[in-house]
Amino acid sequence: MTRTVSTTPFDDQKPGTSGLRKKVPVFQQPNYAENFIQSIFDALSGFGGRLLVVGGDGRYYNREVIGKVIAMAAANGFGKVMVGQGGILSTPAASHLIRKYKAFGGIILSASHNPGGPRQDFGIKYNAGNGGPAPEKITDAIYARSKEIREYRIAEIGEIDIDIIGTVEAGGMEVEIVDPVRDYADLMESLFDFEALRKLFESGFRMRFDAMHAVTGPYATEIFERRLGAAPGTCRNFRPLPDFGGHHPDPNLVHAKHLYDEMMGPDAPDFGAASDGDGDRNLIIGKGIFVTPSDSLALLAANATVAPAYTGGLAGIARSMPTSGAADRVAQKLGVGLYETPTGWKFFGNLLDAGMATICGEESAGTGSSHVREKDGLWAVLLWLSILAARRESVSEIVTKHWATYGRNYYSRHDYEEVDAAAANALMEELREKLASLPGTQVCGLKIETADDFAYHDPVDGSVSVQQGIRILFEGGSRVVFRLSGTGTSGATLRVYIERYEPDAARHGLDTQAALADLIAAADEIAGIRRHTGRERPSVIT
Ligand code: VG1
Ligand code: CO
Repeated sequence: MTRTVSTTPFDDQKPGTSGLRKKVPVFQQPNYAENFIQSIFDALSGFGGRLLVVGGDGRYYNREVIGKVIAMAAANGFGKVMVGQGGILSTPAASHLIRKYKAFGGIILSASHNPGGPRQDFGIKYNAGNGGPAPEKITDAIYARSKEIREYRIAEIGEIDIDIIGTVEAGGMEVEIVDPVRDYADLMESLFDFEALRKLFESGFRMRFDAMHAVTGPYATEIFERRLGAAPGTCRNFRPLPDFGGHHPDPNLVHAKHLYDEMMGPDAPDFGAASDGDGDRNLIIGKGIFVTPSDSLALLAANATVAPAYTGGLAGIARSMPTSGAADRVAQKLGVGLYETPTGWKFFGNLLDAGMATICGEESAGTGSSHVREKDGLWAVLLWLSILAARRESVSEIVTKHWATYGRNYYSRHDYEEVDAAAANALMEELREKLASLPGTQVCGLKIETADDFAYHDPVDGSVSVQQGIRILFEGGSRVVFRLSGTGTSGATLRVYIERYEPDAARHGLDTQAALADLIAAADEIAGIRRHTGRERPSVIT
């Protein structure tokens, strides 16, 4: 039986950088999740009888919302829903299932690297039939609909046991519970030379992978320990927990500090990696060396041909605007296109679909390729392993040789989290107003060459996205970028991205913060960070 339920709109269901993210109690308000799910369906057309893929990162409230999505998909006329067993699907695995089974689309439940639990974060995101996050024209339509919605449709389907693999009927629709790992692990096996990777581990190569109690645990143990023969215990914190063990499942130097410390210690393994809540990010640390995500993107692109999937070379490289220019130099050397997009994976979809880019990446620990339409943490780890297996050099040797060839882009991101939203907006407004007057002026001994607010013109569909981050470019190619986060759930987060290019190999061994000190001072001088936020220093430095 299908019910039509009257509802009233909520005014805060605007999807951010990656779907709608709010605190769990916000999602638990009567009709809140239902309104958003119905708004997604109302913004789409042509899904009658088609397949919808559903899964999440296992965080608190995942199962409840999966139940709602199934019941509402049935009432809205989908033909079938495919759900990861236990409600689990990593973001890249969901993207793969959508593509492999030619689904109409998918709903991914995650707030990614944000903490989980009854008072923490939850999120809902729609991915289209190409497996990628809905483009802005769809997210805009969802938001518009959410402000007008008056009713939603839901079927009475009773209890469905999503822990048992198999197919059941619900509300006149088929529900298939699938192994969340198998198809994804098979995909990885088709992209990489698993035999070569097995030999690497057989040779005594030691790795540590930290799943941070989030979704990659079952994927990583299957791939690294079972299929590739890595030593038992290689994967740590591999059991997904609804509250991620009380931690932030954010693989950065703050929240994965234990991994960093281990990799800097005397008994460090050869290679360390971690992923985030929903499995799309990656942290890469070699023995004694942290690899910045921007450098990792450049390195993966420069060496991708070691893996069978990329032996034919790359069509192009794409990076988000705040990501460092390290990848640009690789693209230049390879003679392929380099595309600069706004922050968020949804902007890579068109380039990948059009075959213009093969590898994409973001400074926020996201790298991926045309194999799916999301960033993919384990994919990045496997490509790194492939490079290590082929070159038989340490991470540190590979990185320093890369810098010697291309130069080094010193890079850091300073986050000011949970800043008063009005103060953060005032800072950005003030910056925008003075942009035109900045070129030619001198700040902290640095001369400003250009200053603008990044607007993206999508080369495939011609769409334009404005106000995607304020860039201040200094003479010599150094730059500072300011933008406000679109994934936070309380207050505002100011992100300041700082970059300096250093061609001289004799100067590649500096401490990053020291190498960027004058730019950091200039950023405060230009934007008045301390004055606006009242903060003396960033909350997170990556
Ligand atoms: C952040 C990152 C961005 C990333 C997004 C989603 O967005 O900066 O690069 O694509 O998170 O990643 P923002 O708007 O907060 O800067 V995930 O792993 O949270 O889905
Ligand atoms: Co994520």
